[in-house]
Amino acid sequence: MTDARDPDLAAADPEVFGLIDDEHRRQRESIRLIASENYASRAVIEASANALTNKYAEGYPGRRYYEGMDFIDPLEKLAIERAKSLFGAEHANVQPYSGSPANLAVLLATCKPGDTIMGLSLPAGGHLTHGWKVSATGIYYNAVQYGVRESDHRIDMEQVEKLAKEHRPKLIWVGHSAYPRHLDFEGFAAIAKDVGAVLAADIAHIAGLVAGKVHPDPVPHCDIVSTTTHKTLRGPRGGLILCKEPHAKAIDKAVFPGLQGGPHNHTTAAKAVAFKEAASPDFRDYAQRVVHNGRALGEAMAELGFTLITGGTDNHLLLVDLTSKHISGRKAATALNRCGIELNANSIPFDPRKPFDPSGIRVGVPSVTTRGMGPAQMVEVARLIDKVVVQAAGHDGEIEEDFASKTKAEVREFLAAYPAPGL
Ligand code: DSN
Repeated sequence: MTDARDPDLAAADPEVFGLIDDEHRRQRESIRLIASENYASRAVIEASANALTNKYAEGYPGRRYYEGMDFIDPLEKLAIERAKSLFGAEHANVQPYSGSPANLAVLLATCKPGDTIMGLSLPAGGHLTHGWKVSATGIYYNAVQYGVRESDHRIDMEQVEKLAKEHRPKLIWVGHSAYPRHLDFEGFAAIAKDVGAVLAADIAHIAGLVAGKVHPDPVPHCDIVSTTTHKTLRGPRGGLILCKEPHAKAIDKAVFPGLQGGPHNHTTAAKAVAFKEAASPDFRDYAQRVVHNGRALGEAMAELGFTLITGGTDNHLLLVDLTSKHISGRKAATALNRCGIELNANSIPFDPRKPFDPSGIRVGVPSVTTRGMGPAQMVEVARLIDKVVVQAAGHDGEIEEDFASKTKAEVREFLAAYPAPGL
């Protein structure tokens, strides 16, 4: 019999311990290229795994519905102050459980059901929660979607302006899940002002690049900024909403009691740690290296005959059309995963294929950059991707076990010089 203080999970629950251990090993031994993932530091992981999980704390510091807030209030205040200072924001709410609830809270704070909202469509690189039809945000709101230009696959600001003038949305989202270029926050702000819309940026993917000052800053131009904390920002899984003072009350009310119950205090602690880390010169250097690696990987893949959507990247991700490689995104991603190279199949703009087996892959560099890789290693990553894709294309996606295990060993050997922090 173990009690809750038993530090030895291996003894208390070998089954769960075994699965966690296997996942740790998988993360150590894979080239992780999923653009929305990273390696959180040991400090972030420790801050999120402790008895703060035991405490209920509905409300906000100084205004709670439960007693026992001696340490929870200062902790949440610290996280709020660090978030405000990191992003130069007037107000921060650190309670959102993750990005999707954060975005729903933004809508709850600013719109009524049935109001018109606008966002980048999912197939063009947007996010489900920006009004896509199967999401609550597309069901409860009248969502108008803008896209990218057919000629260069960049966001079409003329279309955004035209649609905004025609539909007079209450709120416009600017943000993405799979778009490799900078966002024109200033341009969106001019359009939103013109039609009287609230402008909300979702910087989930690029928060670390914004914090590291290597991506244009949304905070001066947008009324509200939402983000997750676990992607390029390298924190725990969670969400954050920043806003200008006039929206502060409505945002807080929407997060609690509008949408959520008690905040996850252990995650709040880990967010505070991540915000401190992200304010350091080391993190700024990391953000810069992410951008350099994105560019280097793009150049190396282009050399090997891959087609890059928009011709390259300004940020941490590449969207790659595999049509010229004669394989679908799904088959390539599955074959790569069998070889220890992890990424996701992704629709490309105007994709003739279905979303579950699309024409492209999305390739992100936040995790490999955290492991200490630089542009020279991106050339090797590109070579390994190409080797697997060519092999898989030649066998209709079905690579042989011998090829997979030899390539996996090659990947492990390559990764040995780049330890995975936190693991
Ligand atoms: N699932 C995330 C991504 O991979 O981009 C977005 O929520």
